[in-house]
Amino acid sequence: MSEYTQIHFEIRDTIATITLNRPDALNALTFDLMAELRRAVETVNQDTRARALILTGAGRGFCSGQDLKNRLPDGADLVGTLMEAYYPGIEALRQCRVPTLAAVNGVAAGAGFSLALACDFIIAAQSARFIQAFSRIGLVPDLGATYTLPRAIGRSRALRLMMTGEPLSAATAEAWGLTAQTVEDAQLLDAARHWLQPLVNGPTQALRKTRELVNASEENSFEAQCRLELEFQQMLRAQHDAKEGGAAFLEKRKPVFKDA
Ligand code: T3D
Repeated sequence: MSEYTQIHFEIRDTIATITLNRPDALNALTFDLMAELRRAVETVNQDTRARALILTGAGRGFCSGQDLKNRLPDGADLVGTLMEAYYPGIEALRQCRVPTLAAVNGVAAGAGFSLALACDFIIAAQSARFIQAFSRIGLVPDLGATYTLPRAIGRSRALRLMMTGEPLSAATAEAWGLTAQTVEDAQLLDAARHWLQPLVNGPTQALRKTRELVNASEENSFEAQCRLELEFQQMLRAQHDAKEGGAAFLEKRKPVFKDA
């Protein structure tokens, strides 16, 4: 029997897939789901067969955000509880050992939109909609959306989505640079796997360090950033993949990267 009840998790042909699996509630978030999501990402970090991760949803939605039928009661310690129960899942995605891609198969609303934003890339089905649903119910965006969304599409567009709660279509999301690609609904997972192929065959450690550098650049001075780049460069040059990459160039062949 599967150890997961709220998600489906598999690793197939070097790509791990986490499928949020509460389709009757459009995959709304619960404590159990977030715990399973975190556990699955930790498994990806440990299982070196996986060289990329897809996050998607079962049924007609990607994720509708917090399950509004199962919320903490008024007066509960929302900050302490959700920082302990939800934040680690989001942070695990942001720090994942391998490149991550949200394959958004339908509506991504509220904290469900935040989940997609925690991934490195988003590919959308034509029917996908992105909704900053929080203001519709009198709340502010959370699970990092106020950090990630303005950085992804700019302050003005982010504020517009957040304050109006208007849905963003897949076509506009692509035009705004939020998503890498829009594909026919039935092709979504195949397209996601195809899109990831260059990264699956890429130098996993260098890719992870590249993401770390881009994240660090949000806070660093230019000098601190240059130093960090060189520290990572020094570390990577001692690894197999950088030696292989340099040798392959000189030998005029394709590199075979294998570091995890
Ligand atoms: O207070 C705190 O806990 C703080 C945490 C905040 C984090 C947040 O994420 S706040 C934002 C929460 N999410 C929302 O406000 C979105 C609520 N959902 C919707 O607005 C709509 O469902 C959608 C726009 C996402 C989709 O609309 P539509 O017409 O395609 O589907 P639907 O008919 O509304 O929903 C289908 C079913 O899913 C329905 O169940 P039923 O009636 O068939 O039994 C609906 O109740 C259920 N569902 C949808 N979203 C949620 C949900 N059930 C629980 N929680 C949901 N978030």
